[in-house]
Amino acid sequence: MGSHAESITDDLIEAFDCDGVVCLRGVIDADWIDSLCIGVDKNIATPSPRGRVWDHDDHGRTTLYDSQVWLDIEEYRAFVEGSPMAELAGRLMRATAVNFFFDAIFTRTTGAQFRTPFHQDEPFWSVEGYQTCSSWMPLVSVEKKSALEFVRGSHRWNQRYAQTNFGALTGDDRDQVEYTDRDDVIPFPDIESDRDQYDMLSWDMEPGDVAIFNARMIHGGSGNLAPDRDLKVFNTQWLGDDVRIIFRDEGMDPDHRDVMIEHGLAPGDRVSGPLYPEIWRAS
Ligand SMILES: O=C(O)CCC(=O)C(=O)O
Repeated sequence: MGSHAESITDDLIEAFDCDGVVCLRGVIDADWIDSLCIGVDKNIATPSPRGRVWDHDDHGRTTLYDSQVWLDIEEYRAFVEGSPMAELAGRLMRATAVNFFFDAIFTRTTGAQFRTPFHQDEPFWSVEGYQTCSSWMPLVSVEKKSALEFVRGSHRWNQRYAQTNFGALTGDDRDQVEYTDRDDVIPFPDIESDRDQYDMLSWDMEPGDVAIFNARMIHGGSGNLAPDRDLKVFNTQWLGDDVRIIFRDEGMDPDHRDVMIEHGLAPGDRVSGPLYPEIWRAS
């Protein structure tokens, strides 16, 4: 694996820190995209036990989410271990070392309109820290109106919000988590009805482009597809130096608590071991 230091300029590092997201153009070669398309087709044909249909509309159009399948799908594993993504993430986060956290797919069939509710990722994760990132990587061309949207700078708002209950979205018994009234959170801002109040970022994207964002960023949308377009997104999540394990009372998705405990990991630990391997280290 050659170095990708040159793709990550100081300006990009600064933009990632200030805005919370950057869109990198053409950083993933076509061979990786072709291979991941094969992997995603396998994944759609046989979702993991974590696979969930987020939406199934009256026209039969679906939105599928699945996660942490990299150990079962060889194309995913090859990408996690061998692609430039870990280094791109590490350099953007200014991390000295980067561990892989998990993979996810978001796939929509042709013309699907379903939009992902706005949310932040960190409150759903079993870790916390600033040096986190998620890479949203479409495997097909996507129009700006159908791409993931980000609220610029929201990773620094320093405010905890009540998050979307994705269990209510799937209606699946396995996801039902009791959300309690908490006094450390305020209601999530209604971004959709008040879009003009927010500085929104999204892009027309081609295969090979990646939007990399901090897990504290408010993001959502996507969907809203033209009648002849589908959308396949492969996503990987990466963790840097300051990230530590935390188990939350509600809504961890995917919930890593059991596998972390099985692997001898506990709250306060740095994420590590065979399920969360270190993939890149600054030389
Ligand atoms: O692609 C989508 O609809 C959702 C993506 C998302 O929420 C994420 O990457 O964290």
